[in-house]
Amino acid sequence: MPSNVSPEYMNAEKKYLASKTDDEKLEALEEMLKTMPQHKAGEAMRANIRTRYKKLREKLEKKKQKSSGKPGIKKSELQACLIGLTNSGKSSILSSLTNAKPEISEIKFTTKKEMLGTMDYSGVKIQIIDMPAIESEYFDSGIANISDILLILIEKISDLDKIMPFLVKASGNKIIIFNKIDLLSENERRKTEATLRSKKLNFILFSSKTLENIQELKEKIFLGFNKIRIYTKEPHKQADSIPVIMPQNSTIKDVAEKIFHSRVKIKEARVTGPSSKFPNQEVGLSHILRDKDIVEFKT
Ligand SMILES: Nc1nc2c(ncn2[C@@H]2O[C@H](COP(=O)(O)OP(=O)(O)OP(=O)(O)O)[C@@H](O)[C@H]2O)c(=O)[nH]1
Ligand SMILES: [Mg+2]
Repeated sequence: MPSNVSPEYMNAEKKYLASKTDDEKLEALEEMLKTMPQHKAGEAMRANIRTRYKKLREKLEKKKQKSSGKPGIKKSELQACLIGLTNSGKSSILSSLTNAKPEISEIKFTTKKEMLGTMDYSGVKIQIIDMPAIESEYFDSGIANISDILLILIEKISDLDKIMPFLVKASGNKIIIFNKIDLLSENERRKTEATLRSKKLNFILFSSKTLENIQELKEKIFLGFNKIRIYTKEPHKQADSIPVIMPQNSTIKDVAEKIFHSRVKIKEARVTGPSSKFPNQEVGLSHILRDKDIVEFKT
């Protein structure tokens, strides 16, 4: 090693030698790169560190791609993805539900890469992913397979037969969105609804053009996660406007663990809402909560 390296560099190198995981190693190498000596004698050493850094980064990136489908999309707690044939209106729906601005066009196979949008449902952030058409070479089943919800877009009932074979490994809840209902006559609409109902599918009729049923669609998506919203509250204050998201049938104890990480002891808990017999009911730790309950803790 060349002489006159800085103490910062020495530290980074120590960290590198002591690191146990590849992630730690990469972080240490990054620090070494930043703090390594810049003089001429250190040139070989710099090249060596750079190569090690690049190789390790590539290795980690490959690993991430395998586990999460695609780089750039990190799965959030609540994720839904848009699945459908080309031109069914996936990108139009992403744009109706979220702040994202995807390219929308009557030209087939416009979307070539996943695009992420965030839907705000009364304070709950839901990740919606617009996908390339299911029959396109760019479709990546990795994301579909791990999504909590599949929003399946169709323009006619027979589209389902073309789509379903791609989804055999997808375990998420399926919501069928029959899109473009602005193009249907009253009669066609009634028939469509009756057929979908007879197939016992979880479905909704929608139009990105008129935004008909948009509130119902948002609610259906939220319900599809099988989660409940719990609004916590401090004594004598208003309830928090951003809910804590919990699995269905969670108890007071579960919520306390999620927000306080069992660091504090709960002296008292009171509930106002669908699970309480009356407002401000004092309840025990095993009390089972329901969607939209307000919970006040005294610690
Ligand atoms: N009338 C009507 N047209 C719609 C509706 N939704 C989408 N469209 C039109 O359908 C065409 C395709 O819409 P996109 O949102 O780009 O469809 P996509 O599924 O993302 O298509 P690709 O990414 O190309 O596979 C566009 O011309 C949209 O304007 C709707 O509800 N009603
Ligand atoms: Mg598209």
